[in-house]
Amino acid sequence: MTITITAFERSPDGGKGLARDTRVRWALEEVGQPYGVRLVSFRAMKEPAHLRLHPFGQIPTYEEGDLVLFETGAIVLHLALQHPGLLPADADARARAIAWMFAALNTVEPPILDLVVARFQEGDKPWAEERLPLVKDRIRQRLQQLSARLGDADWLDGAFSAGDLMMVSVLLRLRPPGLLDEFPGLAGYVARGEARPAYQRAFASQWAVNAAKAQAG
Ligand code: GTB
Repeated sequence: MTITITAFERSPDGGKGLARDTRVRWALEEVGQPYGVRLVSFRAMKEPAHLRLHPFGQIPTYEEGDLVLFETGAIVLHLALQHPGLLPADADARARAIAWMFAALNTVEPPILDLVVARFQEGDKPWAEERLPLVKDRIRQRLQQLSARLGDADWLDGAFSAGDLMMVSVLLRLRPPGLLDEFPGLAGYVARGEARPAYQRAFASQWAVNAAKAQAG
């Protein structure tokens, strides 16, 4: 069955791989599934045709025959359940890997998104300067806890899993503001994720779309 995902026609990050289609591309590459990409503009995302796929008018979406999915957590979990490569066979280990996916999305990503809002949407508010350090400290607290749990291990729970894919994807957003490098153990963890051939392929395909456009202006 042909798989089609949607991605930004022109990602605001100019191809740094931070938009959420990258994590879906990465999962598809890890499980060896070919896919097509339909690029959508910000305007098209809010139009009825796209809203039928994604009720909140966002990317990425995922289409496979009659199945339409939105939410990267649901898409990556679907792929991980359908194909070998992203979840362990042992039932308990599988449940723990899924727990790490939820931890990435529900516990680690929210304060990171607060920082994005504080910097880019509320940066001009009179209280922004006071709020920013508080938001950054909440992220540091999570990173401290995560780093302590990871310790010297390569991955969060045994072999690389969808939990690591999601956690690395979430942490990548902390490189531009410099927070990731405050935690060398986590910086190494993210680098291990990025070094995976499947990530490299995913990154290259979104780069091919965005970098040329960023250079064209
Ligand atoms: N919870 C949803 C999921 O995980 O799928 C969130 C989806 C989402 O936020 N999509 C964003 C979107 O469509 C793109 S990824 N935004 C447009 C809109 O809401 O109108 C978020 C994103 C955007 C840009 C960068 N960047 O430039 O660095 C990084 C991440």
